Amino acid sequence: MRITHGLFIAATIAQAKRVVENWDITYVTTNRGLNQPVKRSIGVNGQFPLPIVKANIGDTLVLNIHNSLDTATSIHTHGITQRGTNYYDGAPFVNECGIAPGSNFTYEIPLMQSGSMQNYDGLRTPFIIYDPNDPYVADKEYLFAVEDWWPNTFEEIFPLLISPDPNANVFANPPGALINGFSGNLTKPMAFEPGKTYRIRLVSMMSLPLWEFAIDDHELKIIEIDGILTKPKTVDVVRLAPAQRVSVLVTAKPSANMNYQYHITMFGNFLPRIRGVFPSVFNGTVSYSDKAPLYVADSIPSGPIDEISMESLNYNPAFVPDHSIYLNATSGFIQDGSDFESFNLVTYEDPLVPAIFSALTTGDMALNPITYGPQTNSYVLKYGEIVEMLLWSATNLPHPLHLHGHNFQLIERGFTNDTTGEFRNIVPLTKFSPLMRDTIFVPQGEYAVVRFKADNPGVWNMHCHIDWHMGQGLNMLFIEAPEQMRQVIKVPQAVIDQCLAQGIPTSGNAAGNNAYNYDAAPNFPHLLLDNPLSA
Ligand SMILES: [Cu+2]
Repeated sequence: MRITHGLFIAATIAQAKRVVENWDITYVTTNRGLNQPVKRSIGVNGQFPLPIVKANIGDTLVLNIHNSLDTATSIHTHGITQRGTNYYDGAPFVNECGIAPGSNFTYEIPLMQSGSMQNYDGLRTPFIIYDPNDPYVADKEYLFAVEDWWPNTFEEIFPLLISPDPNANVFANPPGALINGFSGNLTKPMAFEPGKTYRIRLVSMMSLPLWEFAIDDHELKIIEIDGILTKPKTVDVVRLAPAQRVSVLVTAKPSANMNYQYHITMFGNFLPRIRGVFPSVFNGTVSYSDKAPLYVADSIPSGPIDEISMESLNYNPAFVPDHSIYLNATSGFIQDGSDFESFNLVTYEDPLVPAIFSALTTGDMALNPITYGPQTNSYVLKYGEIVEMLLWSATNLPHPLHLHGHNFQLIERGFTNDTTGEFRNIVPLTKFSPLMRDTIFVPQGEYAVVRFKADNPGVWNMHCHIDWHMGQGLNMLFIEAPEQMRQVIKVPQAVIDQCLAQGIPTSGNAAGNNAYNYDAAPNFPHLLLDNPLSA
């Protein structure tokens, strides 16, 4: 399966300009300065870290790509809702065909939102969009983009991941951590001046672990989550799951008589405890004065953000749902004992025809989910309806679930085995603006309820942002308002040319037919909950 490559939006109107980036996507052989063997990874212009992209709201991002890889690639601007530009969302076989090896392609993306993009083999970089009218003002900014770096390529690790062999160990060669592109052991100091206010942008470009950020004896005031401004919420630690972004404001101490430490911890209670790997703590200095002593804290705080209690800054009370969709993220097996992931036991497989083209070319059949194939888990949405997703993770894996093209309201959280509802945690349904975000972490054994408005005609993925799980099939599609799509989505010829260059059809159903014939569409067995080899 192909994995979409990413760019992470850390969001935040001045004079609109064209921000032009020229990216030659190349292989780079590196260990990124970590104590591990080199591997073939992906860089830009032969270099790493990748360039950080910065722009203002109202600008147009012009991303000129040359693909020097031996396989197709694409760029997904994580956090950008691509209103009217669905074909630039960068999901191969969903809303484009990918960029053929050796060819050029230009993404032209109007930036209408502010905020803070990705992938396993290294094609991921922060993307910061500033809003000059941001109500939260800071004297200076710092950015911490944290990623796990594995000595194996995705191609090498994937067979281990699905292997029926109980001795196959995906953690045999554990990852290191990179902070802002460099080894976590090389943390840079943050210089604080007394009384000043700092905005710290935290971006998770992790493929698997969680990470946490804390500063000794300093409060963190959360003001933005996944590019949406929030009402301020004071915490002592921020936890981020893969693909999540958070901005905090930190007010410096009134005097410079102490220095402090900040802590970045990579961990996951679902991961094996490997000393120095899971968890690993990287300490950096918050420096007020060369002469001041270092404040020593007894412990480093840890814990999730209480998202249910948080509100978005703009008033937007809980939506009333028109359409409720139950999506159980379930691990399971096929007959030979290999291990895959699914929503509702349907493992995602790319259709032969990218779904955007099926939606645009099949007439009334575009309203029938089977048009997109038996393995895409497609749901057709009506324009403007409120969609509620019941996101379950009943099995033993956690999932950061990311919806493209939208932000959703967080309505409820709880435990999947809590039949009494005693531990149900639900937001006030009136006079309260539920937190809006685009990536929700659903730990093992828990569920979350989220709602969004289907007002962005297009074809959008909803998937787990743990690259492994997505690779194993934890992905699905919303086919949003196909009739309206035909009015607002005009696919540029350059997108179609990339399909032609790769021999990918641009019309018909998932099997490339115009009738009810799906025989050629990719198929995959429904997963079995129990391992047939251990029966
Ligand atoms: Cu997952």
